[in-house]
Amino acid sequence: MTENLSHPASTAPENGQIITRFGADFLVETADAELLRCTARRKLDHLACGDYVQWERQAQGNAAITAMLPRRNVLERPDFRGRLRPIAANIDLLIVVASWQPAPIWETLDRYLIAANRLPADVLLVFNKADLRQSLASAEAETCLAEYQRIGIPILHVSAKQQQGIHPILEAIQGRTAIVVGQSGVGKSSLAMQLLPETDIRVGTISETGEGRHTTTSATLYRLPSGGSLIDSPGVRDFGLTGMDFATLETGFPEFRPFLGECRFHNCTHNHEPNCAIKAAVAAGQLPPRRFARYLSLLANI
Ligand SMILES: Nc1nc2c(ncn2[C@@H]2O[C@H](COP(=O)(O)OP(=O)(O)OP(=O)(O)O)[C@@H](O)[C@H]2O)c(=O)[nH]1
Ligand SMILES: [Mg+2]
Ligand SMILES: [Zn+2]
Repeated sequence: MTENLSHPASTAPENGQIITRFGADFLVETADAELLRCTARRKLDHLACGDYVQWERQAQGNAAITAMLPRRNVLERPDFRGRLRPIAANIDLLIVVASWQPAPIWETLDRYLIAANRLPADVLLVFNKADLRQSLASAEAETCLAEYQRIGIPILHVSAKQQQGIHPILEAIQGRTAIVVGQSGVGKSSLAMQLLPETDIRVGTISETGEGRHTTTSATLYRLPSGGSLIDSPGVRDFGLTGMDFATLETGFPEFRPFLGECRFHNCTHNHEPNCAIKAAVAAGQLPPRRFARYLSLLANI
């Protein structure tokens, strides 16, 4: 009873999930599916969309988030100061969205595949704006795309605008938590709108240069009517992988796996070393050469 007197109207902690963030506050979905604006204790500033939390009503003002429950994984990226910031947590499927306008940045796709492997989470590559493929996809782009197909990355070609190919995305989610990631302007929010026809999601316009304008500013979780959840996330120009070590890079190229351990040196970086099984496989046409060239460029950055 004395405890109740010192905290008159705060109630027992309840569980919830973070739906999105507004500055210092969070929108939390309660166990009763109610949406509550909550303020987090200062030490919980690293909370992200998708995190499970404990919260308590307060005598006055917003409810308070008092604790973060254990996370299965967290997707992070560096902010403008280079500090890692969490984007979203508890992700099962990373849906990497690319388009033909803006054109794909292949190294960014590779970085997302590495991130998915590190989480770990399944990955699905979605090429949106299929309506523009014939007029805008260069032969070189088609060759790069074919390399992903060859190494077994699941790929869907869809058009949010023409509402084509959308249903297989829902089938891939299968009641799990998925996040759409990718460059600004590729149509992540447009796809989310197709998957969630009842929901109001902001979609941007593309400037003359074809660069998106960063319409989505904070990751937001939506419940899918068919089961599972979809997180829409803000686009990024270049998805960095701060603090990536060699093992993360190497295992992020799943096509290398059959050849690992066959290099002459056990600590081979598949770069300048003699008798490298990976380089030999590339030369023999057993591994895709463009992916390997980008591996070398990522290697030079760690
Ligand atoms: N031609 C064509 N345009 C599309 C398609 N899907 C989306 N767009 C357009 O692409 C532009 C960007 O769409 P958004 O959905 O806002 O892109 P986003 O990836 O969410 O962008 P950010 O929130 O900035 O990361 C809008 O003008 C859409 O109308 C498509 O399938 N075909
Ligand atoms: Mg968006
Ligand atoms: Zn090697």
